[in-house]
Amino acid sequence: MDEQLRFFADNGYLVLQDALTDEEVSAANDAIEADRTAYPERWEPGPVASGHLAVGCDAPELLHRTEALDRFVQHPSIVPLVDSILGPGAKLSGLTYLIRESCLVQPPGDLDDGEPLGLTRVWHREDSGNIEGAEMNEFFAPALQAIIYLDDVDEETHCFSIIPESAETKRQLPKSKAGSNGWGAEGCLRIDDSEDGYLDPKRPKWVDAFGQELTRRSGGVNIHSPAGSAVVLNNSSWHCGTIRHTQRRRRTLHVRYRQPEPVASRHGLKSPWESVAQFTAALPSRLGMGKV
Ligand SMILES: O=C(O)CCC(=O)C(=O)O
Repeated sequence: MDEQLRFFADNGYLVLQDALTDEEVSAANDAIEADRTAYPERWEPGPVASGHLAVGCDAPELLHRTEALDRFVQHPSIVPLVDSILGPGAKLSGLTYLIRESCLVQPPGDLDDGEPLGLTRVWHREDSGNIEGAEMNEFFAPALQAIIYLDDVDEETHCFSIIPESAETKRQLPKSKAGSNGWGAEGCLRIDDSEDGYLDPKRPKWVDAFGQELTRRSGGVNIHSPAGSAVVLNNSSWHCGTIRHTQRRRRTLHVRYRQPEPVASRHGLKSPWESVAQFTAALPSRLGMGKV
């Protein structure tokens, strides 16, 4: 674990190979197929802004419809790491099952980072770089996300990408409380590098396969790993989904954790939850997580 924690401190993420067994991967995917059959209206994709189809369902609702994902809320491969990084008292703050469908749009002539099949990449720090609460742990992590691969992921599928960045770098980067983080926490402390962070200075703009003008950022790492792997990331690291021209779909489970404090920070929580306490109270009682 020490080596894993050192890697996390130096890079802002780590990959857990074999976090889940094959049986657990199949159980999760089978349960979601059953849920899609029973509740097709809950799995309708929203407006397709970019031309790439993705559909997801969130906890608590998803956990009220199926018990099959219960084991992933506090998975023994992931929770010890979460506790070591965020400290005692860290709570689940979100869980999303996401399906990124196959996409046969042609890549643009101008490739991003030489990616032959790359269609789009929307680089971001989660919640616009909100780092409220990060100083509560030595890893400068305001929240963690475990992205569990439920399909094999390689250079011919969609994948998760991240820019390695240490806790120390995050501490040193310019911060601002000005403006909104787009998520209601007015005046929250944010890493203030959305304009220039890791931007390719020579060619800062990139037009993706869908005609959207995006930023071209350098230094990213593509996480290619088999089904059952989990990427655990500092939610305030730059990351994105690398969407590729592919016949294959990619299914993932995104499990988010943070400390209940500071309450005003909604980092790691989705709408309509205003606090970890509210989110926890809405979870099924069978999970025994009612006390915060
Ligand atoms: O789909 C992915 O691999 C990444 C999704 C993402 O950017 C996020 O969870 O914020």
